[in-house]
Amino acid sequence: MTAHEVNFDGLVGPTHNYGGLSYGNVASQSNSQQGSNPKEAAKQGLAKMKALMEMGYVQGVLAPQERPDVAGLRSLGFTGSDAQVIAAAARDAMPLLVASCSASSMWVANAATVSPSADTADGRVHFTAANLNCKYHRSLEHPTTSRVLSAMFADARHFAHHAALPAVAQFGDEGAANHTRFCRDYGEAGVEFFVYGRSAFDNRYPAPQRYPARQTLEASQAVARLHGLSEAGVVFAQQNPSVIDQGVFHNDVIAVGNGELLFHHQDAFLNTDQVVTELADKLAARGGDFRAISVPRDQVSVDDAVRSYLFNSQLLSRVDGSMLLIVPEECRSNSRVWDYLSALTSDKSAISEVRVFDLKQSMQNGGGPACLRLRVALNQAELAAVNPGVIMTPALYDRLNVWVDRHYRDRLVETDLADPQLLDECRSALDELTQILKLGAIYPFQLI
Ligand code: SUG
Repeated sequence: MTAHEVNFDGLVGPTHNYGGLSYGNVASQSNSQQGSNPKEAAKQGLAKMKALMEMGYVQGVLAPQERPDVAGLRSLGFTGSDAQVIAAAARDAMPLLVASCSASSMWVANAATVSPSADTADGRVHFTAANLNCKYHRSLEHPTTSRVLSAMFADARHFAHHAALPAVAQFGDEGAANHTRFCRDYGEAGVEFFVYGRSAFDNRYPAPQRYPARQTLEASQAVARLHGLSEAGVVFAQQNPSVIDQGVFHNDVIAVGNGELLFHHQDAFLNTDQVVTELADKLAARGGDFRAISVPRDQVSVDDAVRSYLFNSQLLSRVDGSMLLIVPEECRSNSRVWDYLSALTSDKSAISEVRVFDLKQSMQNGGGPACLRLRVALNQAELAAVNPGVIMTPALYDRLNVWVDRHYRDRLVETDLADPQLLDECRSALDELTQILKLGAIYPFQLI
């Protein structure tokens, strides 16, 4: 039975802005307070979805969230009408209003961890929403994420949904950004690779000194248990703490994998040789032939990787067995990275082509091509069970573009977040979106 890896891309929400909210994420920090363009951001994302669809990949779309998060502000003690809550937060606690307005749910690689049915004990596709517990603005996402995923993958015969892990730093979980799956074929049992930044319960593990390690070993282990993965089908590896301290806040900023291939920076992991051997052995036991391309630090430094997002790329299988790498424009403007990629593709390596996309609006907050998508490997029966409203088609693309034109602003600065009109604009946009994508009622304002 043919299986596909479907990319579900996050649609950028109408409040996309640069809040400087993510300590440890260099782009978020350095673009803080710049004016944003939500309309352009949404269109850049849609253009990538359309391009992948036109290349023949099955492409889906994941809805954004209700912002400002008025319910979240109420839970912090702001009272009155919705407009009064926003006004009081703007007056007394602007940083909280900014966090409550973040469109960060667009980076759906952080929405959940997904295990395909070929890997799980009960033969269903398992989803665990990520608690994103390291940052307040991101910790707001998982309740709506769970409702959106349940509306997209509703059939309990095929799909199992787990609530986010306990909301404490010891179980900090950032979803698929720290999870990769290797396999010979998407429909066959594979090896799931969980990369964590620290251990919360065992102080023998090293930890970064400067920036937070968002993912814990214990969170990754809990997700693997919830999904019913076997010992033979998992590898846990620690990220190199020194790269976290250089701005690698998720593993997908320093490594990407697909099929039998891992493309990573030389400094990505602790104990790299051991990690690669374990991956190769476990994949071999499943009939696969694991390969790794290690990018040497003397050709591309960690700083180059963080600035260009070389590894936050999408590695896609092509029908001829080779792979295509989808990279952001910032890779082309970095000569060391571009020289490396030019040599790689002319080298008859496994990666035979590179395509470049302009995702600047998202990149300026630290979100590249890979951050914008959640991968879900599905067999034919599972694909047929997905809510068809969220699968990209030329007609849906056109409709979403018109919808963005009608509802999105083309400039947003911090003071605009206090405008009560923005909340009304977002709610009417999202109300229409749930009809377009056939999601039913998923937002707090629709559930009252
Ligand atoms: O969590 N940026 C996100 C970027 C997430 C990227 N995702 C992956 N690597 N998979 C984050 O740091 C910045 C928001 C702001 O500053 O306005 C932000 O949340």
